[in-house]
Amino acid sequence: MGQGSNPIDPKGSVAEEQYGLILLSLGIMILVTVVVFVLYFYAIVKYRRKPGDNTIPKQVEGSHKLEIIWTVIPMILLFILAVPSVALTFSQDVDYSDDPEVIQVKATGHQFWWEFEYPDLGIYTAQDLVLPVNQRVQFELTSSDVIHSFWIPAMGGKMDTNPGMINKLYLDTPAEPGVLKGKCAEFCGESHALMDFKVIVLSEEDYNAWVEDMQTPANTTVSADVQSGEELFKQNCMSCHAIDAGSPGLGPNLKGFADREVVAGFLEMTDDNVYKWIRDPAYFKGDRVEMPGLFLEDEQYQDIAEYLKTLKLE
Ligand code: HEC
Ligand SMILES: [Cu+2]
Repeated sequence: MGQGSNPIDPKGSVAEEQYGLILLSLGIMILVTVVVFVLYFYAIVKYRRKPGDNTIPKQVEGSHKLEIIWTVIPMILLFILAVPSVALTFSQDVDYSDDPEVIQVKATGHQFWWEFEYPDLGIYTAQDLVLPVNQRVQFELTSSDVIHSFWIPAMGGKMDTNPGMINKLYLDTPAEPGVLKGKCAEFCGESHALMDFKVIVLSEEDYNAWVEDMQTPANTTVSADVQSGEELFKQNCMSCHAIDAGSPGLGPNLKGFADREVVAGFLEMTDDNVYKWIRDPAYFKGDRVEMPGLFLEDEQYQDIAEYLKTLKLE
């Protein structure tokens, strides 16, 4: 796992609290292991049979004292583990859907990409989940097809996305801007492993600018050299891909597409990769990919790829 995708390098308070629990259980397990091994070696060294000694050692069967000791100590340890685990489980199972201070995001898993809707802002986006620093985010998770699982390892626990169901999860964003990795954590088909997304954490100011850019309608007058690409895009692609952030689609919303670091959630953003992707998505993500290959001419794909490069935020 790369930078920003590590559950034992937590970012944000939800992940930090969960990490605290991991450390607590690990500490107790190490303590038990060490004590047991020390006693074990002490006993086999000190009490081993000495030459010529044929007496039978003192028998301790049925000793109340011993039985109480080895019942009570594990009970205390389990208690120390159980109280914070149960308390944290309940304190993190809170629904902030009606809290105006909390950012609301609906995340939908698709074979094999993620869509994010910000209902309060009228924004749809895909692949990149953009969030400000130091904020609580309430997620409503669902799926359009099979069961996926939404996971941002550095930010806290994962949760399934089920078709026809809404699961709720809140997370807190990190204190510092940065890029974290998100994953689908439930095997969902042959390109499950490519179902990644990015969490782009911005300063408050940059986030507000992003929201404003996303809410600005797309420029309808494109320069002459990409007009044919735009025309082809309208004819062949618009039925699934919106270029304004205000509406969902059968495919990822492409507002700001050219600003993304990756194509289709995993391919490096280069001119060549954009072209190759739109020409034959199934080559990369297999037959179950929901974007069809369209049998256009190579040049037409080139033109469309040129046009896609203009889909930048202002
Ligand atoms: C039937 C609907 C459909 C049509 C038609 C379609 N696409 Fe897609 N497109 C999708 C889906 C679904 C995905 C997501 C695939 C995935 O990543 O698993 C996608 C992904 C993409 C991506 C990657 C988006 C990102 O955020 O990284 C690009 C770029 C793209 N399509 C461009 C096009 C172009 C250009 C055309 C027309 C030539 C086109 N698509 C036609 C459904 C469609
Ligand atoms: Cu998945």
